Amino acid sequence: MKQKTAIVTGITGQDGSYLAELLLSKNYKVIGAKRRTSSFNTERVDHLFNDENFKLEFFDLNDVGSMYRLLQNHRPDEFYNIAAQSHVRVSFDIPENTVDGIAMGTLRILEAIRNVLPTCRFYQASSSEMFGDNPNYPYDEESRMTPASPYACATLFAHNLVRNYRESYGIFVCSGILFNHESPRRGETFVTRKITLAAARIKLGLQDTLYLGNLEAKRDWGYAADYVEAMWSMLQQEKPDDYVIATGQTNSVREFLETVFEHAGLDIKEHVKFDERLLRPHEVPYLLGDPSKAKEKLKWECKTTFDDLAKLMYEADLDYITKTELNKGE
Ligand code: NAP
Ligand code: F7E
Repeated sequence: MKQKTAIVTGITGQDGSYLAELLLSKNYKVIGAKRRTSSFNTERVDHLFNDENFKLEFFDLNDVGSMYRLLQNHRPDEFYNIAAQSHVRVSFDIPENTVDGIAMGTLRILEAIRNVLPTCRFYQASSSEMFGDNPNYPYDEESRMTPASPYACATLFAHNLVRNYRESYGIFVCSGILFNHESPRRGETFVTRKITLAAARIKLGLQDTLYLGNLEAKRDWGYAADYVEAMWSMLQQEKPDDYVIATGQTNSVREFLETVFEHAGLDIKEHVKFDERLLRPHEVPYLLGDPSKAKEKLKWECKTTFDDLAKLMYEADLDYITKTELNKGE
């Protein structure tokens, strides 16, 4: 069987690294597309450099030429667009950059695929943030979308574009409406990782206080390594479609904090303080997904429980901080 080639944008991010590992394990040639940064930021994929099927190329969501070049030079079978300025709070501070990358960046890629390689299958990283403050949960693929941030508005624009290109041009394009998914590779400013990193540092005597914003927000939290399997599976179906990917369980930020601190043997009252600067201009209060369609059509289910996720992230950070901060210089 001919070896397949996949392009993965956002390769230096959490999902990019897990998806690259999954595709390499299935014998794909993986072209990781990264933007230029002023210092090294490839630590999540450094362990893949010696794999002859893995290659990095420069790309930017704002650079249309790089998209055409990637398609012409590599003739990929599959294109996973998971690059984005993905921080919801930050999208209120840099809305234009966030929206241009997600909305116009997706349009640029779809146009390049339509013009250069319409046989290439395409995956778009849509998000549960698109449901915003719609009070009628759980959310499935048909639920009303009332986005509550520049990030979510842009993601909904890209989501609608994908459907429009599928209907208009008959190309194989899919959106995965993924609910929050976390891991030891999660960016350090997202709340779960912020909590597990701080708990590890407090446990090791390297930090005293953790500042947090709204503890009552609820999220449907799964494990990133499970979620990339759903991305791949969508592009293997007979027909392109959109799917909600979620656990079907919701927990508050407070519950995540309690689970981690209890596991670590730490007292929340002693170490956690409220900082109003961490509140958002418009909060998404409650997210709960209904992944029935993915279960039925993709045979996909999240395998990792909320408790296991919190514990595995804490244990990984305890190990990481011990090696990088506690035993530094040894
Ligand atoms: P992440 O860790 O923040 O990674 C984002 C990636 O996009 C990074 O590689 C980043 O590069 C890259 N990027 C940002 N702006 C770019 C630009 N202008 N041009 C090229 N690359 C750019 O995000 P993630 O958690 O892996 O999520 C992957 C995707 O799924 C994102 O689109 C996110 O919005 C979406 N999503 C995430 C979740 C979740 O819970 N994780 C849920 C739903 C949807 P640098 O390393 O250089 O910053
Ligand atoms: O916030 C609250 C905050 O930043 C979760 C992105 O991957 O998932 C992610 O977006 C909740 C919010 O993730 C802090 O107010 C309290 O209610 O970890 P987060 P997010 O905003 O849900 C979706 C699905 C995506 O698509 C996004 O790309 O936690 N919260 N205190 C805090 N949040 C942060 N970041 N920091 C705090 O100190």
